[in-house]
Amino acid sequence: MERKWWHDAVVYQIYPRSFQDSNGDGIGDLQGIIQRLDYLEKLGVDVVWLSPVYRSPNDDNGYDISDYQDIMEEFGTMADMEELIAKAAQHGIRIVMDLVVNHSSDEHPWFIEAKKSKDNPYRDFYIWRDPVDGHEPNDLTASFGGSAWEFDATTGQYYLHFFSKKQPDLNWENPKLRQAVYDMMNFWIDKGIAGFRMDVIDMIGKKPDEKITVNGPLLHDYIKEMHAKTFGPKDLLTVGETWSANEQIALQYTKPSNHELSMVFQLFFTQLDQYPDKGKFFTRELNVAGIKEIFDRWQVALNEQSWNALVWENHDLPRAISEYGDEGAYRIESAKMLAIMLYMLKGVPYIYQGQEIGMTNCPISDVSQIDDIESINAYRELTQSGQMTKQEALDAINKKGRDNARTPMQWDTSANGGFTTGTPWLHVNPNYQTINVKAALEDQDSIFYTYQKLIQIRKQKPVVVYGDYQMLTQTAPEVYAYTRSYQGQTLLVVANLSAKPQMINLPQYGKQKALLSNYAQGIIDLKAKPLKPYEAFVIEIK
Ligand code: TEU
Ligand code: CA
Repeated sequence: MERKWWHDAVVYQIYPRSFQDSNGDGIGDLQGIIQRLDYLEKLGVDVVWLSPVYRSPNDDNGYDISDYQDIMEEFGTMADMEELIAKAAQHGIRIVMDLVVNHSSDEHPWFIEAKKSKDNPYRDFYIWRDPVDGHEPNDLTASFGGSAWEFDATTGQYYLHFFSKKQPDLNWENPKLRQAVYDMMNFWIDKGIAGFRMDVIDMIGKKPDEKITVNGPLLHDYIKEMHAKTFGPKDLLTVGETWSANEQIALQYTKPSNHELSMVFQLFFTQLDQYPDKGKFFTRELNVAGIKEIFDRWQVALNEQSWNALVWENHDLPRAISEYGDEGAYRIESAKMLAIMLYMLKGVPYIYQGQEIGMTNCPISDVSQIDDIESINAYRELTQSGQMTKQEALDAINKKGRDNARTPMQWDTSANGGFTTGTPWLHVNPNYQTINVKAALEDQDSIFYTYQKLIQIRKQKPVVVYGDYQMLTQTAPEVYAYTRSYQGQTLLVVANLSAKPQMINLPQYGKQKALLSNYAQGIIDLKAKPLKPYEAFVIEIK
């Protein structure tokens, strides 16, 4: 496989609204990110993926864009953006933008024009249908609840929106729309960005009349066209958000010979505490052993011909410690275990802001504290339909709601955790008194330094980037052990995914020393090695 600059890259995702405020208005901004570039360089990341910073009325916190080639007023100006790209480069950091082209904002000039009349030149940039017997064209539903069709009285037709009503879907069947998107992407590429994270890119090939929403017949043709007309010739990093992609479909997107994307996110682990046929807010006991099954499956399926994207957290997901680890006695051990288990696998690591210091979910006590449109709509739908009581709905949102990932970054013990000198747009997690960057940097044994060390090992040892992966099967279901081998060098990684003590027997490796561990280790005798709760370590087999 041809070597790529991003093969050994480590990506840090920033949710600009919650990272660092620089002007006291309680909202994170671009100058705030510039202020923290030293910190990101210290962590050792090479790429920053910015969640949307474009002009937006923020119905869905920036994922509803009204001008793709201008910066959201609250975040700053285009000059700030150009300064960020330049200064990040001085810190050895490249910027990846969020590409949100399944839909735009309904305040985008394209849509304002489109809804004026049926023969408006922009009409076909969106998806319009006549009423059927006075009702919605069909029963397609939106992700944030309700019908996916919204009636527009001006022209007496419905328009499609798979997210909020203020996020009308773009019509990718229209070559003029596609070219407009490619021109916009090249506008940003010419500014020196290093690639794109692509929002719900598996939906752009939709066929709403046949109720096909994802993996539509022309999807991969569109992505190949996009590749050819924008990033393909420029050697950029592209990662797709494709909730519907299993391993085989992931290969279709990411095999280099297909000229589509560099990688796609594997997010199936997020459903290990959910029911197959119920929404994300209906949860059950976590299937811990399922974690290794999913990651092993994707390693085996993709490693030869493609590349994995290794992620636990993002701005849509609850904090990993709260979901897969332990917020209490073993917060530190479980946070380190989750990092060691994931980031020694083959693929590009993605670290979400705050994950590297062990930030947790932030429960709320009243519905009025919810900001996220998905959770607000879910609370209303779950309670009004009688599926849940108000308390049950609140509990469900406290467990799975997206605001958990969006509470402001915790920098120190000053007011609002040092995020802002004003009033934060969203509540700060009160545990910032103990969980914050300053405390993490002052404690040589903190979660931060485990992340820093994992990145250093990845940079120093090609076996982590290019090594063959092999899961060891002779372990307990909740113990994940695997090797990475390359040019005669072998790493052994062992992780107890559970809070329960476990035992591992790998006599073939005898006595070894740990390169990295989340518990103090002497010589490890792998013939019979008891594992403490969430114990994990990396060994360079001698
Ligand atoms: O997310 C797609 C998506 O399906 C998630 O919205 C959804 O929230 C799911 O509940 C995750 O558990 C992308 C963006 O990441 C998200 O922030 C946007 O809201 C959405 O698309 C629309 O742009
Ligand atoms: Ca601000």
